[in-house]
This record gives sequence, C-alpha cells and structure tokens, in this order.
Amino acid sequence: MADSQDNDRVLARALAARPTARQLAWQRLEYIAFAHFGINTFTDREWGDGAEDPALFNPTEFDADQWVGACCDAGIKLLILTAKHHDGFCLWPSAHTEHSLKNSPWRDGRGDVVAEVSAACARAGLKFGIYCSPWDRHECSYGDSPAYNAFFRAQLGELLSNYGPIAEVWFDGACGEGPNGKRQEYDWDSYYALVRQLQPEAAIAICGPDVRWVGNESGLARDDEWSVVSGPRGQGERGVDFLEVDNGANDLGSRDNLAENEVTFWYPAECDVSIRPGWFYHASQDLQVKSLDHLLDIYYRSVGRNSVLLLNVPPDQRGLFHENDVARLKELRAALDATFDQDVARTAQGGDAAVDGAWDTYWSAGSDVDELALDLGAEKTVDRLLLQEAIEEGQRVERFVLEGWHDGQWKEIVRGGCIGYKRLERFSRVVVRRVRLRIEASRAPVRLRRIGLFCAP
Ligand code: FUL
Repeated sequence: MADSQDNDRVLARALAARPTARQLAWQRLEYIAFAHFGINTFTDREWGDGAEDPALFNPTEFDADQWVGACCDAGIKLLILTAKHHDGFCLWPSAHTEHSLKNSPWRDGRGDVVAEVSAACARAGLKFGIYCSPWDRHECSYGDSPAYNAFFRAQLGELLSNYGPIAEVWFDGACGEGPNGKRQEYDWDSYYALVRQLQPEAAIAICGPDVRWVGNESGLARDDEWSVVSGPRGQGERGVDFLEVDNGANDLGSRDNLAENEVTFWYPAECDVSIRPGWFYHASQDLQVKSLDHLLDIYYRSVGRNSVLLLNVPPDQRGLFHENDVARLKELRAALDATFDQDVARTAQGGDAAVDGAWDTYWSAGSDVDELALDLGAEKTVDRLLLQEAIEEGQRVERFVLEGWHDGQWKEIVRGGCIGYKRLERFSRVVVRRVRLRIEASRAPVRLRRIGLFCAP
C-alpha cells in the first residue's frame, strides 16, 4: 500500500461497490440445484458430439413433480435445467432446429421438458432457471459467427418468452470450432441485452455480469470469498469489465488486490458441484453419491463462505431423481436443520439487532466500537458460529475473532476473515455463557445483520 491516501481511495471504492436488487435476491437463495438431463442421459456420456439420434431420448417415467418435490424437501430454492447442453439437443421443441425432443418417441414428439419442469416449479413455489450452452456441436451455423449468434438469440428468446419467470440464466464459456473450421465469436453483449429485455429479474451467471464462477467444480469457495472483487479494465472482446476477473486466482478481493487493479465491483461467487462424479446420470455411479459428511463440508465451504451452493442432481433414464440421490438430499436437510434450528444467541442479552431474527435490522458498530458482547443467559454448549453482514451496505469486515469468557478472561474460540452475506465457522465444542465478537479489521464501521451460535448434534 503506497500511502494512506491510496488506502483511503481503495477503501472508498470498495465501500461503493454494492449488490443490485437482482444480486441480493439471488444471494438470499443460498442453496440451489442443477438438473443435467438430455441426450447424454441416454448415451451414458458427459459430452455429446451433436451426432446423436434424437430418437434416443425416451424417458420411461418422466415426472418433473418428483424432481421439484425432492428439491423442496431439501430446502433448495431454485432449479436450473440444462435446456441445451454442448451437444445441441433441445429439451423444448425449438422452432429453429430439428435437433430436439420433437423428433423423439417420447410423448410422440409432442413433449416439452422445459415446460413441464417450469410448470412443476411454479406449482411448488420453486424458482426456475435455465442453462443454455452457447457451444453447440450440432448446429451447422456454429462457427459462422453472425449467423450462429442470431440462431442462439432466437433459441434464447424462446426459452425466455415461453416458460414463465426465469430467475437465473447460466452461460457456460466453452467455445469450440465450428464445422467451417472457425472459432465462434459469441456476441455476449447481445445475449445479455436479450435477457435483460425479456427477463429483467434473471441473474446472468458464470459468463455474465451478475454472478461469477467460483473457479472449481468441487463446490468450494476460497476461505475469504469476497463479493467485492477487482480486475483489470476489460479488453473489449466482451466489452465488459466484470468478465476479466481471474477465476483461478487465490485472492480476488483483499485490500492489496483492490489496490493493484483498476476496477472494483460487486460480483458474488457461485459454487457448482455434482452430487455424483458426473454432471449427467450414469447407472455405474449409483453407489458414488457423495457422502453426507462430504456434502456438509461443501455446504460449510460454500454457503458458509459467502457463496451460493449450486448442487447438481442428474435425473436418470426413467426421468426421475434416483432414490439414492433423493435419500442423500433428505439426510443433508435433516443434518442442517438439526444444527441450525436452535440458535442460542437468539435470546442473548447485548446482541441488539444482530440477534432479533429480523432481515431488515442490523447492529451498527460506532466508529470506535468494534465489538459485540453477548450474554447467553446460562452456560451453553456451542460449536458453530453464523455471521451475516447487511451487504446492501457493502462488504466491510476483513477479520474477526469470537472469544469466550473463561476463568476471568477472554479466550479465543474461533477466528476468520471476511464475512459478506454469510459466514459459518465450525469449531470444537465449548461451554460458555458470555461471548464477544471482536472485529479486528474492517473497511468501514461494521453493519452486522446477524450473529448466531449453534451446536451440531
Ligand atoms: C461445464 C460443462 O462442460 C459441463 O458438462 C457441465 O455442464 C458444467 C456445469 O459446466 O463447463
């Protein structure tokens, strides 16, 4: 850091970065699902090459309500369907290609998976999102950039116009050569404009301005996962600054990192991971559904690290979520509820608006007060800490420590870095009546929406 004036400039820029209403609504979903379903489900592959016969698509017991029911029981808030994967096969009867379920035997070619899943979501109050791969290995105009861009927008237009509200549009960045030997140049700005026009509330994720990819497919965020990130000014290829973030970097938002880069903006992370090794269903992976412990670890390191967890559950050849996956989703929900249903800080003295359970109130640290002390009323056993900042006021905390009063002095229980929308910490059980949260470093006076203390069974 060059001098204190530079530091002030960096902090002012960091504090000015705020979520849009769209980003805030998306962040509050916390836990969402992916369903990878399509021609690959029937060929037992992960990536199709586009030469697959549409006649292969023929689920025997397709039931969108079963998918949606499993999601709702699991506490999932949004379901994203792969309407078109890289193979180009469309799960809706697109007017712009023959490569879709209209040429499959399923429902005599009159079926529409996108319609059925969106309707099931609407019935259950689950939000609905679409994945539509720009990379299309079937479409012959792919590689002829202007022609394919028009084709892609036409398909996107169908998805965004005919299937009710879309809460998230997931754009994969994969990009290959077309049959003409040329690399397709995606016209991202025109795709974004169409989404904004037809579904203004939809968050555009991954290759998009609202939500960034965390950088791995293991469901794990960085230990300090900032929503306020920085990067070099965009080079123009995609015309927008936010896409220049280096997903592979360890540090996207520290003070030093912000000082090194030209632009600072609000760009929160999404952690995608599959409940099985593959994104698509393979019967050979029925016994490789991730364990409860593994999924819990993912939850703490995604939702608990200021990110949204996007968990993929691939429907099988019947067109159903497999029994093993459904059972594991239930176990995860039960384990989370058993821990987080009982917040011993809720009745604490001294917690002010950070323990009142209300969304729109928060505790504000005075500029000279950087600690919040709680009296739990009696000795309590705890091993989990939950912290939330009022992120509509920006992301401020850089480092905190939770301490407990033992034998006449404060002793450290757990410490951590940035908080943001939510941070969860696991630590060994302690029995304690008085605790205090000390903010060791922040970019501005802290706005703490919530502090919670729990004990995992
Ligand atoms: C990747 C794709 O290539 C995978 O098949 C999968 O859809 C994953 C979520 O994104 O980039």
